Amino acid sequence: MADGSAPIGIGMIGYAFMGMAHSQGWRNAKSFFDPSLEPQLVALGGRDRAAAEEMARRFDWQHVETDWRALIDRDDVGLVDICTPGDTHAEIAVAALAAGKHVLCEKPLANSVDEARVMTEAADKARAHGVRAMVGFTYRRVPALALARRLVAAGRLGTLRHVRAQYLQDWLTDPDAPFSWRLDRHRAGSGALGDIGAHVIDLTQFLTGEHITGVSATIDTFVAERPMPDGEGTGQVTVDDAAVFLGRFSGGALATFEATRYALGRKNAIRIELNGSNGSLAFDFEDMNTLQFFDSSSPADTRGFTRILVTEPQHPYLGAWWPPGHLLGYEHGFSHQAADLLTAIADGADPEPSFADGLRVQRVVAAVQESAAAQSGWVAIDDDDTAKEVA
Ligand code: SOE
Repeated sequence: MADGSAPIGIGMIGYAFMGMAHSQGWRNAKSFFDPSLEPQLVALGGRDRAAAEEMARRFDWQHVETDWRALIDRDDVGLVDICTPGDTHAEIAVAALAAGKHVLCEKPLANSVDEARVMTEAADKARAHGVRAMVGFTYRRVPALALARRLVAAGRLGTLRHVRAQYLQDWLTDPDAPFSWRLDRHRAGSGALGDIGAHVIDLTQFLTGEHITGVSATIDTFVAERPMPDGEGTGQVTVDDAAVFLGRFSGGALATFEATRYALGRKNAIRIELNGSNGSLAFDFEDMNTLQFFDSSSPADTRGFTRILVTEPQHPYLGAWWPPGHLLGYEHGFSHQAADLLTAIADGADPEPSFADGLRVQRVVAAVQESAAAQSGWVAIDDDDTAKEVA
């Protein structure tokens, strides 16, 4: 344990893709960032005891709980990490906060604006007792995107005119790809929109430091029925497969967004471009260690997009990792997330993204759904209210 560091017990619920990503995040945060609160992997929660025990063995979790309430009640758990599908987030997070446990909740924060609002109110109440809550929009902690935020905040882009954001995957292109909980509205809330579109909604609001004030959208479900994974029958797809929308930012920038699971050949392409009066930034997660920066104040004869290899110790998070040029991967964001949350708790500060940030994303998701259902019109987003159609 680091000098003067105090232990904090982590109880994590869910052990699939996100559970694995978070497990290694907690472990590496402890080793590489040496936070003043040292995470102990106390309890892993999952209904299937055998599967949870196998994961606990692989990632060194000390105990397994098959009931999430029992996990929250443990005296040795100080922070509850929620890695379950969206339909369980609100109930677990509200209970954990009421029990005085810090909470990290996977994205999207909830399956509806109403749930997200209740969670945000619970987080506000808990804050008064020094209890912290954060939502896991992990891509904010990709060093190239953290650097992009730094450049925008320092005014290097000037006045923002355009935001262009896409999140492209292709794992549903095959109509025989099996049904999963991600395709069920009751479990996932929405499809590509809330799963991956939520990331670019959050990222663009984070990068610009502004809010999306309205949208005009269209969404579609290309394949309505899919085979069940066990080959027995089919499942109805009740979520969107793709969403496309226009948006406006509070500072006046115009935006285009696209989220799809049908962009054949694009595996996890998060593409964001910002154009301002003095410069532009471009990022693609499939080349995640680089950031493209165009600075209009550089000499005209050599002016052009500069490819910045974001691996210098001066870059966000890089001081804790490898020498320059030794690239980071998808998983590092989860260590950064864990380290930042532990530091915020230790410092008595509010971690970001907050539940209020998660609620803001949920409002945009709801506005996109509303606009798409109406098939016309601009849907304004009111931070104090649910989305209202104005035209
Ligand atoms: C599946 O679409 C998924 O795992 C998302 O749920 C994650 O949030 C994203 O980071 C990668 O794709």
